[in-house]
Amino acid sequence: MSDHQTIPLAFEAIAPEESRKRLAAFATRLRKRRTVRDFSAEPVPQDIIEQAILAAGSAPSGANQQPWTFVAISDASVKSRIRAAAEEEEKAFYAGRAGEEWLEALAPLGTDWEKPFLETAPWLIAIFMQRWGQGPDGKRVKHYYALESVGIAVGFLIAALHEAGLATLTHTPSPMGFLNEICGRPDNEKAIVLLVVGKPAEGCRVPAIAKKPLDEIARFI
Ligand code: IYR
Repeated sequence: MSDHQTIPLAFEAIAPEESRKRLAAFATRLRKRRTVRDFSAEPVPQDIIEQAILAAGSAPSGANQQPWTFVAISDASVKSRIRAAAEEEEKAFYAGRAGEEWLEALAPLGTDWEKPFLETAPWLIAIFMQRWGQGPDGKRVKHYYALESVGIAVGFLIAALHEAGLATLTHTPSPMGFLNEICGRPDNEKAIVLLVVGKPAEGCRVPAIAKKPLDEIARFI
């Protein structure tokens, strides 16, 4: 039998009526979130980013290995380097690497190779997946479900930032190898997403696209 140690669960019992009330507030706010590509340069204090990363770091992960590193960047010269490297990849992507079908799928979003928001927005958060860890003896430690775990943590991060009144863009220039070099991350880490964070620009507009209704995304058995 397992001889693992335990602590009492900190659990708050909630009656259905209260659950509905809380969900009405939370789900309604979350459904108002939109991906933003037009950012204000207004600064966001670092402690807000720190709290959001702590929320993300509370996500469940395979074997609780927490296989993630969040690199938060506000330095203007580093943001410029990231923009230059990302736009180089995006130019190749939009000039043909993507292929016709992918570009057609992206058409409703109105995106192109230019990424000024990488310099305008006050924060970029590069999220790295640790493909393997390092034991105390320097030996490789296998990580389980690392990509799924990072995906869940990024979801927590986006929700936390939205709750804090900040807009986000999940940006994925491909490939993102340049982020290891710019952020000084080791070879066992792979950039999964570059999150752009800040306030939306005044008069910001977003694509007229909608989320699917419940009966298209859920089945109850
Ligand atoms: N990385 C490119 C293309 C892009 C791809 C997908 I899938 C999107 O949902 C949005 C954009 C870009 O950022 O423009």
